[in-house]
Amino acid sequence: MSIQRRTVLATTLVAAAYGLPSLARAQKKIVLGFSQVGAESGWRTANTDSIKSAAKDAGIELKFADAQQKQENQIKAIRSFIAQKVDVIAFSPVVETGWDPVLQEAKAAKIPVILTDRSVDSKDKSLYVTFMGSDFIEEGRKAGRWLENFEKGKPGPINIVELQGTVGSAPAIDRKKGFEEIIGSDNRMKIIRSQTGDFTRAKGKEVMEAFLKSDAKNINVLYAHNDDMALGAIQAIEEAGLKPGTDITIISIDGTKGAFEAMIAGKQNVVIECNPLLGPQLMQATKDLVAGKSLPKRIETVESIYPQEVAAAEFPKRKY
Ligand code: GYE
Repeated sequence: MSIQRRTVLATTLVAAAYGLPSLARAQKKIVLGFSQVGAESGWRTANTDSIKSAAKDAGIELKFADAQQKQENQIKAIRSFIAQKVDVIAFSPVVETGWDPVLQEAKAAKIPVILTDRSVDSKDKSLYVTFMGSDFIEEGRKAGRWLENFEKGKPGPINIVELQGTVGSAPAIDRKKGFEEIIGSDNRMKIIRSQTGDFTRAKGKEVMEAFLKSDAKNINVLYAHNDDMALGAIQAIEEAGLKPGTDITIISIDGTKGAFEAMIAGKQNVVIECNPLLGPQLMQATKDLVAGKSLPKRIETVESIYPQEVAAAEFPKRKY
């Protein structure tokens, strides 16, 4: 325990012992336990940086645990936050299912839980206070609508390969769903291959290599559920002697600097923005909860679409 915290605690105890309406208690640092998915992508790194720096700015003590994309590690981290009696628990659930038991434990300990970035599929909505993050179905629809517009008036077939995110994760499930909802009614469009690349650049490259090996001539479009996988795939496409952005249209989601650089180089066609800078919102929500305020069940992030034509002008403004 830091000297500062020990002093605050001692003062709080003294104040409590004397029954003072304690100034010291008001000054006690809020403790937030946060379980992060991992460090799988540029988006994730930006999200982690945002949370760490916003905690510092807000004067909140952050207990941060990286789960390395494993649900069991997240469950362990949440249990340890409960044992440490943190004020608030927040986490970004790697997959949607299997959270009810640990969330019930947090509820029994009267520790409020905030979901950030990804949601859970629990039927009992009282197991968490709020979900703060993007509408992944809408992101998938935006990708589909952009493609519909891009291919307007062109003859088919338009063969699409899809790189899915982590199996069972909310963004992978929903980005697929939203995209299919839009292109499903266009009979020129067909997803000829779809596989997970686990949201990483290395896996994206590996899976794209396999797609190209069996089908190189037939692939017209790559739809990647995040930038990192698209960037890995772009490398695979170039190594196969094809031109990404020209021979194969490239669409991805996130809006990291890497995707903008690829667009400026003409190697990617569009990126759908998914904002990772959730730190300030999370700290505000944490403070509100500790102050006894109630929060809306859903806090949404505002996002855009950036086609290649605007990439150079937008690049200097990108924060991640
Ligand atoms: O798109 C991807 C990351 O959950 C929105 O996770 C997040 C996704 C993001 O690995 O790059």
